[in-house]
Amino acid sequence: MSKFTTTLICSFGILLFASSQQDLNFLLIARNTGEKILTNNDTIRVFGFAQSLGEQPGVPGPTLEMNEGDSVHIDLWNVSQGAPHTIHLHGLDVDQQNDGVPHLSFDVHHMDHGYYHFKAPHAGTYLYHCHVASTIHVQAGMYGLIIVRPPNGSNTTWNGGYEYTQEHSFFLSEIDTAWHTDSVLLHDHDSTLTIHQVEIPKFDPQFFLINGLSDQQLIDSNTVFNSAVGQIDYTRLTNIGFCGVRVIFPPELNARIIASDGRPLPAEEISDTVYLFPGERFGVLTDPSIEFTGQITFDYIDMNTMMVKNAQVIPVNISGFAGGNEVEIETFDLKLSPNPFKEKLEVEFKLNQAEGISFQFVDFSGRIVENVSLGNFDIGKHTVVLGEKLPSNKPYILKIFGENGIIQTATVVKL
Ligand SMILES: [Cu+2]
Repeated sequence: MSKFTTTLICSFGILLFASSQQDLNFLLIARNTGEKILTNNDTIRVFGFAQSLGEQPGVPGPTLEMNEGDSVHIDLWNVSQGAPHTIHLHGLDVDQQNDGVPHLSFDVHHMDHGYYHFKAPHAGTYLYHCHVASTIHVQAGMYGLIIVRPPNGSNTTWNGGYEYTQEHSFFLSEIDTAWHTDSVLLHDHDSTLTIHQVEIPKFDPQFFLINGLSDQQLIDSNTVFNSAVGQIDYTRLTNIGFCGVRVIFPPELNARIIASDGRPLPAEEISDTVYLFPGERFGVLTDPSIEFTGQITFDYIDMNTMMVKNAQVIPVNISGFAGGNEVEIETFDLKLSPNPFKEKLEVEFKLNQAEGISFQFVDFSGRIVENVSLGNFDIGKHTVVLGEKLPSNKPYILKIFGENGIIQTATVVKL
């Protein structure tokens, strides 16, 4: 082998090795003229982070996903007028210059860019928020989730940790509309002072958010916790609100708490209940043993009185697919439109054998709300119209039965 070939092979080896860690660039555009539609259809003013100039800032902001060891560069571009902003990397081990605490590093003024550089630390769940007048700017909406995966980016909780099939994230916060007025939001700012130069009303939130949504906004097929018997899922819980939150998983999910604040717990804790104080994150593994429908409950607790102020729920739908007791017909080709639906749900499917098909709508407390049997269907494509009599404003599990058992289940929402 010539020296040239050896050199080539060596360089190739180094290239392959280096490619597992990447350079990641994020642009976060700080705006203070965002709008958020609440669950009662009122619109409030928010501050937040967008990823392009044409985009409204979301609350929460964009989720930053990275792998352990990546070189991460965040460009904070402040296009908002008024107070400056920063990105504080909550829970990440970064140096002081890149930690976004204004008087310890730098703050970013109108039309300026600020750059944060760090190596993505231990795989886990973290968050970011603005640290300028943080009591106000966090409530205003300047926060988001950070997910660090293992160096190879796999569905593993951390290097050498637990493998899982699917991931869920629930990011908890609140909104007090009295804090979203111009007199509170457009405060004078002096970064040398830690005391706010503005009268802030007593915090008394009316809206309790999961991923920025609440109440009927959570009845959405994207938010429902869908999984299957025997499937291991990983749920990331994060609290940036001023309330404590008690999260209660249904016992059938067999929840295990395995991580806290971006690190593995010394021993996993078998518990259906997780308490999150402001700023905390937890990682929970679930592994349901039976087919069921239920809900995860989030109790928002006033930290002064320790009283529960509000409860929000995420519907849970565990199908029996992984248990193997269902009949899968390859050409069933289920199409539901529209979903969510207002009056009628069109259900389209295709059969490769003549068969008696029936439909069942089950609500998330497990009650059968409607049973529809339409007799025998021939081979081929069919469309049936269902759901006209179902009560509105609720999600349902649509179960479709053939002659030998369940063929398919799906989550549908009637508005
Ligand atoms: Cu800010």
